[in-house]
Amino acid sequence: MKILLHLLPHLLPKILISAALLVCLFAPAMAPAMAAEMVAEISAPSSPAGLSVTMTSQLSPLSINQMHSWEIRLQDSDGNAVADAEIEVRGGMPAHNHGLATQPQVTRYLGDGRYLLQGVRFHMAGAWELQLLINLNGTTYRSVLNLEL
Ligand SMILES: [Cu+2]
Repeated sequence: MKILLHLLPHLLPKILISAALLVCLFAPAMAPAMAAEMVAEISAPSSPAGLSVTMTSQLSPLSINQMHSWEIRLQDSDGNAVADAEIEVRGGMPAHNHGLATQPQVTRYLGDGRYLLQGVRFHMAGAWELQLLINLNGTTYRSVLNLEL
């Protein structure tokens, strides 16, 4: 105990620096999750690279067991709107090994790189994943978007 007390003044700055580092490491990771929860907007790049996908829920706040639509926005790497894509959407909860209870469909092109996705219903709380297969000019791009309900 005596030794610890003696060491404490030396250790304290290190402990404080560690705590500050932890805050710095975790704060950026938490910020996007909180923002996504408020506006129900999620985004991800594509594989192969070239597209960026942004999805905005038309149900706000996002909740379980409610059929709702999303707007999918596609942009190329220069930020230009991407039209004429064919989009297939699948979803599920990877941790539970099950898919969506519905089969969402892109039903309409809304202009300006935006597509209407209808028929989404999340039937339980937890971590969900939406997988988009985007066919554009003979290439299939894949994009995975995550959300927490
Ligand atoms: Cu589940």
